[in-house]
Amino acid sequence: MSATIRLTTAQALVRFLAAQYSERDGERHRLVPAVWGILGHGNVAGLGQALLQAATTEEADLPYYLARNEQGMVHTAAAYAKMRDRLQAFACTASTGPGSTNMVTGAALATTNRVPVLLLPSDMFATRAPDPALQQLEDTRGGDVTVNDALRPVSKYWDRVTRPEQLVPAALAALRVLTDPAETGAVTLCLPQDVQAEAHDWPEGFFRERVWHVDRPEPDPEALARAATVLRRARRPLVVAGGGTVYSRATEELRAFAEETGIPVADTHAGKGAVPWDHPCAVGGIGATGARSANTLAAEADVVLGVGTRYSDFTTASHTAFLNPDVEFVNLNVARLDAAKHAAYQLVADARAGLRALRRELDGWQVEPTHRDRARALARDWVRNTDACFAADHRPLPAQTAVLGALNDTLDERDVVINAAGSMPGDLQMLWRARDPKAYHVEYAYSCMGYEIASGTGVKLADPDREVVVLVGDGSYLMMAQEIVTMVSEGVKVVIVLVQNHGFASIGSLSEELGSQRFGTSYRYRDPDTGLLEGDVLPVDLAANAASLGARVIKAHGIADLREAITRARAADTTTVVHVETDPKAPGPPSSGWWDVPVSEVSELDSTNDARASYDLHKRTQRHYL
Ligand SMILES: Cc1ncc(C[n+]2csc(CCOP(=O)(O)OP(=O)(O)O)c2C)c(N)n1
Ligand SMILES: [Mg+2]
Repeated sequence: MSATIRLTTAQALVRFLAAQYSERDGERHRLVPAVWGILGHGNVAGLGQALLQAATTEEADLPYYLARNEQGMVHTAAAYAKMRDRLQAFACTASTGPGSTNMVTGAALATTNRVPVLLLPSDMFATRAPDPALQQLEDTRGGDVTVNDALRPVSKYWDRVTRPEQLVPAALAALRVLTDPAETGAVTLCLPQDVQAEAHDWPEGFFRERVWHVDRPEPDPEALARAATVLRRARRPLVVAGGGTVYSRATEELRAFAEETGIPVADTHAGKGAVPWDHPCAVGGIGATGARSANTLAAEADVVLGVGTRYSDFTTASHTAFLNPDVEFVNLNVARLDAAKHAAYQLVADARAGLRALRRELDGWQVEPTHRDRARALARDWVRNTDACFAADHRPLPAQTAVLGALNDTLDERDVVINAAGSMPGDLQMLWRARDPKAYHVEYAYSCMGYEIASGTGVKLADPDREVVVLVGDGSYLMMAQEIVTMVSEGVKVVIVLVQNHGFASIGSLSEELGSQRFGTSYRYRDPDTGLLEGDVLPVDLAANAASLGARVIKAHGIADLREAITRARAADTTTVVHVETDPKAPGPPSSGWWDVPVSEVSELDSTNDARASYDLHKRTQRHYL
């Protein structure tokens, strides 16, 4: 008989996780280097005990971090995985009930962004002995339904370990999905609280060191030949570089491909920095919040080569970015889901392997010089436009574009700037000048308010040698400021630039554009006359709030002050919040893309009727690419 080891399910899981590695290009990492958590009755004596044993004995090496909110810890984990090119992922343990459901938003963010996080929500008793336990749902339709079922649609793999021995196949299946670049996202193993503490005789082999090799699938030769034929006949081609380019570490290959072929390169949020902003082939961000340069080329393109992009509605400007009636797509993607979009010629492969193969196949072929020159002229024009936005001298409060200009000037090119929701992602996509593929960390698949601060911890832990600058609006700050406390307790140093504009600049201007008059988008007192939230600003002091959470705080007044504050915050060795007030109504960068946000078809308001007329006009250019 083969040897067995007697451990609880939780102890077995900890020992198993500590022995898992990932490997790509000969580089080996701990796959799950730590566990984040918040302990409650669901996990304190099960997984909590196992983690204590790991921390205090030689049993397993699996450090534990304590977060302040379960959603926050999943954001931290997602940011870490994104920064580590999906080769490493944190695990997150939550107590049963609210602790577990607090992870749902984080799980959806990880899944939509295609980054791995391993979620370990505790679950109701498998024995159901104390039915109904504290925080148990009691679904009348079925005894096996628990709140953890809410994690099913947002997880790429979901399992419930109702008997100890189920852990073996469940854990292996979970890690297979976690390490597969085409499949990855949130992976959930629900752990009933009694099963966590139950002992079992585990086969020794379960705990052996295991390496998950992340391979680089090569394109099918015939698919490659088809893709090359389409590209060779292109007269106005455009590359759309997405996040897959960065995760695959294909950025050098992309640069070489662009230089050899002369095809201009536009980027998405996740792909920004794949080619440096001042590279001769770079034409800026594409789509709803894209640069005029990239969007002009997208509108004219006859062939679009998508590399590692999921073509979100922001990238395609809700299917209005590509106006050439004959436009064709070639999509290089490790996931067939994305490769197949827009009826493309599919090149299902790793981005680096695929680009290398395309370079070989296109050997010597170049775009027509007129196309290359036109792309360069458009890019130069956009550089001048960006300079003007950065130099905006708006008074009395500065414009956000000037804040971004000051940051772009003051930060080192390896510093990571983080953002996720509000008006800043759009401004950043249009204006930010990234040179390093890891320096632009904008989560824009889920655009989740609350991601920013929590993700700062994940990015810093993933790459402690870089300065990390979290850009956060007041709305986002108010949703999830508490992870500052986690930074302080873990000694994680991040710079947080808190942009106070008393509400939602983004949704406010969107509302105005769509004829809804900024309704309900300001943080203001209710006006007694109109009954609307249009009164005075509130006596809220977010700088004092940040200080109360343990951060150093610098209040910057105006742009010159801001530059100095950022320099001081960068030099500090503890988490520092730079608080700056901006004018939410100051002009933003000039938009050249559209976003489909439906306007009421019938209305008693002139503003809405006007907006609907403009909406109908844009709808006419929207189409499926077939
Ligand atoms: C969790 C969540 N709720 C709601 C939204 C919709 N939303 C997008 S931006 C925004 C306002 C953001 O406000 P703030 O952080 O102050 O940024 P600003 O728009 O002022 O730049 C809202 C409510 C969202 N993206 N995420
Ligand atoms: Mg705001």
